[in-house]
Amino acid sequence: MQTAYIPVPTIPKPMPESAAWSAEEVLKLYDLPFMDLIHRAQQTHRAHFDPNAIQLSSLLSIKTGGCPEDCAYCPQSAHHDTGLEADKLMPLEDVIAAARAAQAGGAQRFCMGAAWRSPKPHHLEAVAEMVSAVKELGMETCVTLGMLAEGQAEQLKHAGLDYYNHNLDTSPEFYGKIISTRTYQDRLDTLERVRDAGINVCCGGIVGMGESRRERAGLIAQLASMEPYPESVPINNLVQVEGTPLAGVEALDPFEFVRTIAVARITMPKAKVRLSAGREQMDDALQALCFMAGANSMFYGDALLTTANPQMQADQRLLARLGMHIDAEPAHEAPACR
Ligand code: SAM
Ligand code: DTB
Ligand code: SF4
Repeated sequence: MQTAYIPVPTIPKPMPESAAWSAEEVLKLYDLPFMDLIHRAQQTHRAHFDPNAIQLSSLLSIKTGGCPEDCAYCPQSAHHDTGLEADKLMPLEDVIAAARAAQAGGAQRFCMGAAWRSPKPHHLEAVAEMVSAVKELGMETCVTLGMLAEGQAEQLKHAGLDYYNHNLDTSPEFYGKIISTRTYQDRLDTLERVRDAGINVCCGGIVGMGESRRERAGLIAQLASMEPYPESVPINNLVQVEGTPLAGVEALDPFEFVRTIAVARITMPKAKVRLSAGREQMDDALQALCFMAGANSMFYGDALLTTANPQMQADQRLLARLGMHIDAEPAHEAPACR
């Protein structure tokens, strides 16, 4: 006789738009049997999105290396000897050429990153020009420039910026082991400035830095409890770079990475959850599992900022094999200024 299937009870959690999630509640999701967790994430995903659609963002490092911050994961920090040469801000024409190439390859959003603690006024003017030029091509725009001072977010909004990326990176408890030159509160302050200026928030973190599952849950709880939670949530798997303090740390169990995607999907049901850094180190099957767990965005293009990403053609082949298509949704409208 066949044994009857007994469904595993799901965790009761009311799901209003921006529910506050405690680390304990998120940890309970992490602790679910893998199949139950993925099933629940798929249900959430299908309630809000076309499960076969994916959003593609391309990255460009417009100012590389020599950063005064001491982020232990980052090859661009001047505190670590990674052999990376510090560069000046890239000329506008080069940025436009890279954006055109990304657009021709199918990218919808162009994200420009600078290795700054915070941008100086003359930097911001130059970046505002880049944003306007990329916007004119018909792409969504995103920048990540470090901490913003009063008025800077408004300046970027005025230039046509759609998204600002600024990550919480990890849980408040683990944060001190990773960065000492800026506080968690500094990050929250910048995120508030971005939100108040009416720019969409792109905010996520990194896993695989030696944190515990509880600390991963702490990161997701922080993100999910933001009011409102971020429109884009990049989940990065640490790319270990020789010369950084985190080179050699024990790699994360791949299933734990998939669980992190699933938990982000469940707790932030309407966000674009981005499978971010670390894809070059993943095989196709693992990436497919991430999509099944609710990832509906990825960094697309042959490079991230300073490290490699899968080749565009390889990604096109992967998406075709999975019957996935590029998200046809119109560009995300930023909320109005508060
Ligand atoms: N300097 C700005 C800042 O930190 O806000 C913007 C650029 S910074 C490189 C953007 C994000 O990239 C970081 O917050 C971190 O989450 C991610 N990142 C940097 N190095 C990484 C690595 N080696 N592996 C995975 N993610 C990384
Ligand atoms: C994000 O969360 N990940 C991207 C983007 N935002 C700027 C950066 C990943 C960087 C990986 C290491 C590198 O290439 O330097
Ligand atoms: Fe600088 Fe950003 Fe790298 Fe930190 S993550 S060292 S702030 S470039």
